[in-house]
Amino acid sequence: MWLLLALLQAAVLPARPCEAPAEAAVAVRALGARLLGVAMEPGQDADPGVYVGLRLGSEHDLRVEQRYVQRLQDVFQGRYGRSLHAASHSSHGHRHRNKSSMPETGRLALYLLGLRATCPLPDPALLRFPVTWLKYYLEKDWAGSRQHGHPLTSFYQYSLGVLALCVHHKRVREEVIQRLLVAERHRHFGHADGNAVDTEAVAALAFACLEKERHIRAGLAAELRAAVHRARARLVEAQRANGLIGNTFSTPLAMQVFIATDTCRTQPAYGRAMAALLQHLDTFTTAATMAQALLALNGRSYLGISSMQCQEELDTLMPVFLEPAAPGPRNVTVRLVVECPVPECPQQLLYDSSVPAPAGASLLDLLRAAPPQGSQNFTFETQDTAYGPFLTSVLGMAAWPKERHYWQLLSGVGSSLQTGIADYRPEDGSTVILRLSKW
Ligand code: B12
Repeated sequence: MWLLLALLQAAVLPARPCEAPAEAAVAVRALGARLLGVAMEPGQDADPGVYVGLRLGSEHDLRVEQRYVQRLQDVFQGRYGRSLHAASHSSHGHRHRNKSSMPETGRLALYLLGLRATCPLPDPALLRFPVTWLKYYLEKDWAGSRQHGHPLTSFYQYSLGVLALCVHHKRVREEVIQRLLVAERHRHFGHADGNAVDTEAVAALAFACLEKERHIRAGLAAELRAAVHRARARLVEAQRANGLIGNTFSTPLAMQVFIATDTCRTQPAYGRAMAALLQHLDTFTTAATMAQALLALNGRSYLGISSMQCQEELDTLMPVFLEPAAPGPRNVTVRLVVECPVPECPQQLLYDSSVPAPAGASLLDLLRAAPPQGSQNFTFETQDTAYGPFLTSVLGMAAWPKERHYWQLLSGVGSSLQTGIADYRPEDGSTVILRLSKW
């Protein structure tokens, strides 16, 4: 049935030049169905990045998408649907974003990108205040970057912010653009894990968008063009022998750069990356990463949103709900180490113990099963995100986002894990380190 639909679709719709080859249509559709299933799970907050992934797919469940965007609007218009001035003077001010709290640059940018992908397009009045708030957050991020050498959020979110404003044809101050160009030139996009590819790619998308804007002066456009060329060359350089660009999860973002700059057919790196991505589709299990993968598989980029036109859409997608993995019959034992090498810590080594768990248990299951050490119970806290649960605090030590602290997950040999606590399944006899790190 699926195959038939996929073939039918291939026959009816003009193929997008950068999308996955026709032989992969069934696998791509299956990933779309899984994303739809995750989006329909009760109790999950709606996420703007997930909405973009759903909207840029080839097939849809239009009713689910409609309900999803309504949920997003309830949240975002509630926070950003009025002027900064009104929000700061409101008697309900505490219910709205505090002007001094961390900017929400990235999520707001993805929300605005999502609205641009909605059919029919939303009333322009709906965009007015969220756009103003995004400009405000970007200015805060920019001022923060002058003070601290990096934006308050991250260069990833900063780039998303610039990109979203550009996609909506809103002017971005030249100094704000220059800050991103300087960071690109000086290669400031990497952080603790050393993987700069994701950020490099989103910044390149922002440059590629700006370069085409009419109001950009010729000199700046030339700088932006050069930056896109450099970034693309670095992405090609970052391609591994197995075809991935950076790692599995950065590959789809890197591919977006070739899609957005119309080089997917001329650049051999693109075809190799697509082949590698198709081999790793099972590793995309969280909503945010699935949405990013689907964009590339469908030959779409965040930049392409600006040229999207409402037309007949296939309302044929059916959700697939993933069963949680059943615990294995055997038990495994994993050594869990908690390190706290920053001055604020009472001691460097906070915990070191063996944890028994059923085979196939995730790191999250392990943290739940970790035994007390001495008189101290093992405690931890997480925050739900579209990438899964984010570990925010261990043994009472909360990572301070403003200080750019986070609880890093490492293997016993010290390499940084490439998945979060709910996805990583440690092997019997292995070691996992939780380390309070700076990025
Ligand atoms: C910036 C970034 C970080 C920063 C976030 C801080 C900040 N203020 O921005 C820091 C350095 C803290 C970070 C940490 C980690 N990250 Co990270 N991160 C990113 C990056 C480049 C952008 C995320 C973002 O801003 N998204 C947009 C905003 C709008 O969405 P958001 O939902 O609000 O994002 C927030 C959270 O989701 C959270 N977050 C960031 N990374 C991760 C990873 C996981 C697993 C979770 C649950 C949450 C989370 O921080 C974001 C900013 O507040 C992505 C790249 C990508 N392709 O998406 C990788 C990415 C999401 N990270 C990844 C990984 C693996 C991690 C770590 C597990 C690394 C490690 N070994 O410790 C840790 C998380 C550990 C933990 N405590 O749970 C992978 C996730 C792969 C997967 N299978 O899901 C990605 C895709 C990178 C990659 N190519 O491998 N990350």
